Amino acid sequence: MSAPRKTTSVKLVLLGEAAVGKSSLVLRFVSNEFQENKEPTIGAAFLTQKCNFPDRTIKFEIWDTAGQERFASLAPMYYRNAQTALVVYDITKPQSFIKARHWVSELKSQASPGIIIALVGNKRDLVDDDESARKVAEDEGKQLAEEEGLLFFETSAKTGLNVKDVFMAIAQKIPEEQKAPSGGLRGAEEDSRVDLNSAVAGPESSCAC
Ligand SMILES: Nc1nc2c(ncn2[C@@H]2O[C@H](COP(=O)(O)OP(=O)(O)OP(=O)(O)O)[C@@H](O)[C@H]2O)c(=O)[nH]1
Ligand SMILES: [Mg+2]
Repeated sequence: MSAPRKTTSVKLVLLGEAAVGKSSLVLRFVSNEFQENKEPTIGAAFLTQKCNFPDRTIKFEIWDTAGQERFASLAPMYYRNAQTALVVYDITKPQSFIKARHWVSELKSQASPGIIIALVGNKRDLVDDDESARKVAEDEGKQLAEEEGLLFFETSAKTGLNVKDVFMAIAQKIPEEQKAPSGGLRGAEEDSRVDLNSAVAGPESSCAC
C-alpha cells in the first residue's frame, strides 16, 4: 500500500477593486461555474480547494475579499499571514489597474515577506471580439509583473481561460515544506466565529486539475 500523499496548506487572498471578478475566478476554480450577475461580496468569503499533484496535495485556503471601498479597512486582516495573493484587475477598467498597483505595493510593504503574488487581468472574453474594449494593454500588466517579480495572467472567469493555470502556477512556487502559518485569521472550519458570505462559501471539493 502506498503512503498517503503529503498535504500542504496554502493561505491565498484575493484583492482588487469591486466587480473585477475575484469571486467569479474563485467560483470557476472551485466549482467550474460562472454567474452572469454575481452579487458583490460582503466582508469576505472563505473557500477551500484541494489540488492533487504526483508528490503532494495542495490545499488552498482561499480568502475572497470584498472590493467595495467600505470594506477596505478589513483587507489587512485577510492578507496577514497569506503565503500567496491574487491581485485582480479588469482589463476594460483602467482605474482597476491603478488599484491593482496600490495593492501590489501594499502587499510588498505590509504582507509576509516572500509572499507569492499573481497579477491577474480578468474579463479577457470582453476584448476577444472587440479589441477596442481593452483599456489596459497586456504589456502594461506584463511590465508591472516583471518590475515587481509577480506571476502574470490574463484570464476570463466567464470562459475559464487561464483560471486553473493561475492556481497551478502558484502551487508550483510553494516550497515542499511550507505550511499555512498559525495566528491571524485561521481557516473557517477551525473558527466558527468568522462571518462568512454563505452564498459563496461552500464545502471542500476535489480539484479537477
Ligand atoms: N464578461 C465577464 N464578466 C465577468 C468576468 N468575471 C466576472 N464577471 C462579471 O463581473 C461582475 C462582478 O463579478 P464578481 O466576481 O462579483 O466581482 P468581485 O471582484 O468579486 O466583486 P466584489 O465582491 O464586489 O469585490 C459579475 O456580474 C460577473 O458575472 C469575466 O471574466 N468576464
Ligand atoms: Mg466578490
